[in-house]
Amino acid sequence: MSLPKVLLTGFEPFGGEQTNPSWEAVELACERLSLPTTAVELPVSFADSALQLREAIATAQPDLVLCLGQAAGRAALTIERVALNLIDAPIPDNAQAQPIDEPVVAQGPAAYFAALPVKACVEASRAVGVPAAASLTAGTYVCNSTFYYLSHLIATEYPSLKGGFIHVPLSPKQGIDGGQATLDPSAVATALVAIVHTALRVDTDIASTGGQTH
Ligand code: PCA
Repeated sequence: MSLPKVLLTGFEPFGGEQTNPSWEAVELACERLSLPTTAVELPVSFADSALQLREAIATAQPDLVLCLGQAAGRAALTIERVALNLIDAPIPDNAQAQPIDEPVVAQGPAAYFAALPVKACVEASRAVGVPAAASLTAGTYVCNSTFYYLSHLIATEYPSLKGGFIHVPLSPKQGIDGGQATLDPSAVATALVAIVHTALRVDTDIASTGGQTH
């Protein structure tokens, strides 16, 4: 039996940062995974991230796609449960586009759930010592739009593909002033390797608590 194929994506820097820990973690995880893995750095552009993701999936023909993005202020790896069909950009993207209240996909459903065993992935990260939680919002910026676009591709063109989105904290070098929580991209990569294996293996998610009262 051939090995499952994995596509990992991270983003280029944005918002005045010099680096993006999502891409740093993806590069490290790619070196460590013993599965055929493709790593792609996506542009922080509403238009181009979708196009490049579509192209990467068509080329790699993966069994699993995990897209990662930076989420300043978050203290743990957060595995996103819900992709919204809504763009409401608080800042322009790297191509200077700032859409307000537009759909990611015209006529698409309002939302998709991640095609991933989210709670099993949370547990897989915690089991290797990396803090993780399930998240109910990926925001309304480029990460959410990429996650929605991925989910739409899965729903409409790649029904057997597993895929989802993971937000990661700033790296220690970005948060050197101590004002925001940070996590080393190497630790993110450790979690990512465990999550890849779990996501490929688990079809029915575990029933651990992971919801929120508000
Ligand atoms: N984070 C942004 C876009 C790119 C990234 O790494 C977001 O959360 O939307």
